Amino acid sequence: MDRQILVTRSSMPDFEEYCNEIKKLWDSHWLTNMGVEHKELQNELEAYLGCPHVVLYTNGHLALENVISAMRFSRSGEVITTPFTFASTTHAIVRSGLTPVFCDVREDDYTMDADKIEALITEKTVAIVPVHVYGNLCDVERIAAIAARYHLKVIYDAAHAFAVKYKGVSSANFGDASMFSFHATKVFNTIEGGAVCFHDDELVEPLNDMKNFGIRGPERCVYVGGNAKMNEFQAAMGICNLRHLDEEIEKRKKIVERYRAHLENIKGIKLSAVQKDVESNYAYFPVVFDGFPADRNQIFDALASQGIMARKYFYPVTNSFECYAGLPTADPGKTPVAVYMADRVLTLPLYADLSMEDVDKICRIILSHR
Ligand code: T4K
Repeated sequence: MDRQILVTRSSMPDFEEYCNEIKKLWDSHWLTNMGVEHKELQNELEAYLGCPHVVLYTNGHLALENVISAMRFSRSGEVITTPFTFASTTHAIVRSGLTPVFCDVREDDYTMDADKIEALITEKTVAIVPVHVYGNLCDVERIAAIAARYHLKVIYDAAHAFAVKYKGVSSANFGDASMFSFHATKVFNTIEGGAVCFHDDELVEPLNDMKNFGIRGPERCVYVGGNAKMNEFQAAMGICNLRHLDEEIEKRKKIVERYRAHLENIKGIKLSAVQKDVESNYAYFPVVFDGFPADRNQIFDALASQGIMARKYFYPVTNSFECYAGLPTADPGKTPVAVYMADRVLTLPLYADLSMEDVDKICRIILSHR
């Protein structure tokens, strides 16, 4: 087999464009610790996202851990979240000393089911960490209303939702803060990278301090912080990629339309809901196989045998991970919809340069199992 089609492929600028961007680093010898590229990317992202504060991180996971710490919750608190996500979301909560309490997801868009949140709130609940999974937005209005009623913080895991808008407002502007991942596999990448976006001026200093050992000025250390700074090469990649982002999303949109044209209205295949008032970033293309003559695993194997590496994002659900055996709240039986989805979903290859011929081939293989 000579050519593989992987689930995604990093977007990259032209080599010359990136070289041109990093040339100045050879002049300055300033490679990290919030240099000129870092500052420029931060400013550009604040403008692009229409969000007053963007703090850059070396990856999305540490951005999430840091924003949870910055909220200064009591260390015995509970956080309502969902298990239909990447390991990072749950780990960030647990590594912060908090207890994840798992809320089930909705069947049509896989995001937190707002109808089920209130039943999970106890006197220990401190926050809600919903996930805009695959770039589908959570019910931000209902979650905001519930959080206000119970005085809870809302931190969105928006790793998948960069450049998504709801009623014209960027996803960076919901909740108390949103975390984005700029990993190589994301719609917008800085190689590895991430950011926390928020409106509250009070969070600016702690979030900047925490990613740099808690150091505030040469002779002061105010937090027990770690090291989670984005370096200049990452920021330079982000500056270049941001120039082409809208074009990349447009290409992804056409690919998703082609997938939909092949796979919509096929018995036993369920596609993600097209959300009302949402401008998508076309980050992932999940397909749920339920009642199709072949099950998800058979389709996965059939594609793999032809060199097409789809992925089972997100199987297994995080509340069934062996590292959480013994955690009393980690019971997948309490999130049946998430388990049902995880058992049936396959995310098909999707990236800006995926050819229409490849999309047609992938769909042909799937539909040959009818
Ligand atoms: N929250 C959520 C909901 C997330 O999905 C993630 C990350 C996070 C938080 C944490 O954000 P970060 O700390 O990562 O910024 C990948 C990514 O590593 C991970 O960032 C992502 N979610 C997750 C959904 O996918 P793997 O283990 O599937 O990656 P891997 O190495 O198998 O790569 C998948 C495909 O991507 C490859 O088959 C080809 C392509 N690829 C990969 C790399 C590394 C490229 O084209 N270029 C590359 O450099 O986790």
